[in-house]
Amino acid sequence: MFKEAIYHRPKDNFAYAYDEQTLHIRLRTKKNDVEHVRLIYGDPYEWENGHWQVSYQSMQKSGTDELFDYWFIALTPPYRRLRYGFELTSNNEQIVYTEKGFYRTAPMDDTAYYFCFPFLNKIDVFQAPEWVKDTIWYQIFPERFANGNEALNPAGTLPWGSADPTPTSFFGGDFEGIIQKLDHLVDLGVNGIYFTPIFKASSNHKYDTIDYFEIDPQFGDKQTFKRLVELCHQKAIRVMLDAVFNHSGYEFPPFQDVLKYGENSKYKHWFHIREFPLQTVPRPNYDTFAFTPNMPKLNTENQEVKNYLLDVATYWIREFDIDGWRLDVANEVDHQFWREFRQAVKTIKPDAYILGEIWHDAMPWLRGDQFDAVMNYPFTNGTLRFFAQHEIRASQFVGMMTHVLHSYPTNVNEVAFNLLGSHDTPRLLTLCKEDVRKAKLSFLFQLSFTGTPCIYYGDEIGITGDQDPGCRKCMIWDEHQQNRELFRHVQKLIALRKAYKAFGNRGNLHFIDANDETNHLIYMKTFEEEAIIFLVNNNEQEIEITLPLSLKGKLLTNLWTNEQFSAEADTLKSTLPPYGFFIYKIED
Ligand code: ARE
Repeated sequence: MFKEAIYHRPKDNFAYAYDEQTLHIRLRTKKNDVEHVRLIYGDPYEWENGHWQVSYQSMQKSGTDELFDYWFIALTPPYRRLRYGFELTSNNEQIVYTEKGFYRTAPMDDTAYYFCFPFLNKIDVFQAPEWVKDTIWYQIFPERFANGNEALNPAGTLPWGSADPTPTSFFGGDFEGIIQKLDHLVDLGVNGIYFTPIFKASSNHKYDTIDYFEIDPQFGDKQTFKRLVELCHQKAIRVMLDAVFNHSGYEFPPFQDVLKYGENSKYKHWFHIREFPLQTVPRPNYDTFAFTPNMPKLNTENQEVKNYLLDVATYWIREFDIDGWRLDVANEVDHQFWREFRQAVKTIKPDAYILGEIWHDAMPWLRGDQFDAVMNYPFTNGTLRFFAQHEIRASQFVGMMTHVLHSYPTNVNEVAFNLLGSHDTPRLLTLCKEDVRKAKLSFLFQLSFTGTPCIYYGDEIGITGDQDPGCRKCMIWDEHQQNRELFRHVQKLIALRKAYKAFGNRGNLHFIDANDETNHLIYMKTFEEEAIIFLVNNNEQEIEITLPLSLKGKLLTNLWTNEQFSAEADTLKSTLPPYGFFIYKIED
C-alpha cells in the first residue's frame, strides 16, 4: 500500500457534521491502491474491563480523481463524539491508520492513538439557507440588461446594442428596464437574481463605489429599487446584491478626504496608506484592488470602517428586504471582518445567503462562521474545458468534478454557486466556438450537478462575447435575434430540475462511466426512491453506448420526450447522436 498517499485530518472536508446528528468521514488513498476500508470507531469514554468498545463499518468508495481514491461513511454517534481510525486492506496486506501513524493491528489500550471528533456542537454545524438548494440564479449586469427609462441615461449613452462594449461605454440599462423584462426570467424558470453592483459609482460596472447608501442615479432611485425587489418577491424570485467591501472607489468621500488632507485626514486609517502624499503613478503608494489606483483597499480592521460597512450590509436588508450578498474580492478581506459580517447579517435575516467571490480553494471561509458558499470557478473551469473547449477527455473531467466535490463538505456543495460564466469571463457560446450543441451539453451538466446553478444573462439566448468588456454586451430583446431553441433547452432543463428531486440538488451524484475514446459520460443521480441516469455524448460522431449496469425489469422514462419502455435484457444499448444525450428516470 502506498502509505504516503493516505490522508485524513479531522474537520473541514474530511470529517464534518453534515447536520446536528450526522458525521461524515472521508479518507484519501492512492488511486486504485486500496481494496477495502473499514472505519474503526467508538465513543472515547466507553470502556469495559479495560477494553475500549469499538465497532467496525465498511466505507464506500465515493470517487476517484486524477491521483486519489476517496472513501466515505456517514455515522450518527449517539453521544455526538467519536474516536476513529481506518483499517485498510489491499491484496494480502492490512494496515491500520490512526492519528499517530500506521500500525499492523489496531491499538486498543489507549484512544489517544485515534483521530478525534471531540463533540458535535450544534452551533458549529455549517448551515446555509434551505431555499438556496432550490434556487436557480440569473446574473444581471444592470447597465446591460434593459433600458426602461431613457431620461436616466448618463451622458454619452449609446443606442442599445449599437456597438460592442468598451471599458467605458454606457448603454443605459436600469431598474425600470429590469422590471419590464422580469417575465423573461419567470418564463425561463429562474428564481433568484444576482445583481452586480448598483450603488453610486462612476464606471459602467460600478465596482468603484462612491456612496454605499445610494443607488446609482443611472439605474433609478430607491423607490424603484424597492418596487423591483417587491415585484421579484411576488414572483418568488430572491434578490442578491454585490458588496464591494474590499475597496471603495476613488471618489468615495473618505478617500477624497485623505487625498485632500493627507496625514491630517481623520480618514487616514480607513485605508492602507504606505506614505504621504498619495500618488497613483508609477504604482499607487497605497493598497488597492490589483494595481487599480481608483480602487483603494479599505482597512476592514479599523472599527469605524467595520461599523460603516456592517451598517451598509444591514441597511439594504432592513430597508429593502434583499435576500443575499455576493462579496467582491472576498478572499482579500480579513476573516475576522467576515465573521462579524455574518453575525450582523444573520442576526437580522437568518436565512440570508452569503456568497464569497473566491476563484480558488476556499475551505477556510466555509467552516460555518463566514460564508455559505463561494462562486464555484473550479466547477466552471472543468465543465468548460470538457464540454465547451474540448481540452480534456471524459475521464479527466470526471476526475476534476470528483475533486471539486471532495474539496468541500457535502452540505457546502449543496449550495455552491455553479456558474458557466460571469461578467469576468468570456461567454459560454464564444468558448464553444459558437457551436450551440456544446453549449446545450454544458447547460445540461450545470443544471444537473450538485449546487445552485447561475445563468449569466443572455447565455440562455446565445449571446456571444470575449473577455471583459466583450462579455458585457447588451441583452438582445428582439426574439428573432435570440436563439429561441437554446432558450427552450435551458427552460426545459430548469423545469426538470424543479420537477425531480434527484435531478436537482438533493440528488446524490455517481459517475458510472467516462470513456476517453468515445468521450461519453454516464452519471446517475438518486434521491430516496428516485433515480435518474444521464447519458451524454460529448463527441461529434454518433456513438452506441452499452450501459455498464443492468436495468432489467425496470421502467425507463425518457424525461426529454416522455417516452416510456421497460428494459427487457440485461444490457441496454443506446445510440446517441453527435452531442446528444438521454435522461432516463428509472422505476421498478
Ligand atoms: C478592468 C478592465 C480589465 C482589466 C483590469 C485590470 O476592464 O480588462 O484586466 O481592469 O486592472 C471591476 C470591473 C473590471 C475592471 C476591474 C478593475 O468589473 O472590468 O477591470 O474592476 O478596474 C481576480 C480577483 C477577483 C476579481 C477578478 C477580476 O480575485 O476578485 O480578478 N473579480 C471582482 C469582480 C470584477 C471587478 C472586481 C473584482 C474589482 O467580479 O468584476 O472588476 O471590484 C484567476 C485568478 C483570480 C482572478 C481571475 C480573474 O483565476 O486566480 O484571482 O480574479 O483569474 O482575473
